[in-house]
Amino acid sequence: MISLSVSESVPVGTLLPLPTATDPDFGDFSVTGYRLQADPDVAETFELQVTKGGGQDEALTIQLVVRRALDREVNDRYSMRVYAADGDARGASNSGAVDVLISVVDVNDNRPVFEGEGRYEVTVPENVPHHTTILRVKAVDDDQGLNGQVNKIVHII
Ligand SMILES: [Ca+2]
Ligand SMILES: [Ca+2]
Ligand SMILES: [Ca+2]
Repeated sequence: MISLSVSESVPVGTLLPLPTATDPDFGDFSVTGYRLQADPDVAETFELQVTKGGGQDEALTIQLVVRRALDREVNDRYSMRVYAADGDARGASNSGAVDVLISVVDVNDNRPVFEGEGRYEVTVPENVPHHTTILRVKAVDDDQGLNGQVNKIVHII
């Protein structure tokens, strides 16, 4: 299995290089093509790009192209399978597969949001003792870890 990490802030069009398959056979009996197998949602997000290398053996290189903006708060993992096939024209083609798992890494792209749309009303009796908590408010932040940590705010009189 191949595990890749990619930041949720990478621009559309970013290329993620993948390791290529090896096949000790020669020429057309070696690797001649790659294919991506993925759910529709994954296939809309990542596309397999196969390029012929400039070297003497014209080996193929493969990379995944980010086709649409990533959002860790919506989807933080994508899994897919990449097939490599050799090109035996007599129909005895062999193929191999590898699973690719992409983890989307958080960036701090959400601001804390107060519950209740950030508007609170409290009625306080005039004789309330000092240091009585009259209101607790809570804010939430969809980001991960420190990016999503919200300092608690408590109003007291
Ligand atoms: Ca996001
Ligand atoms: Ca945040
Ligand atoms: Ca985030």
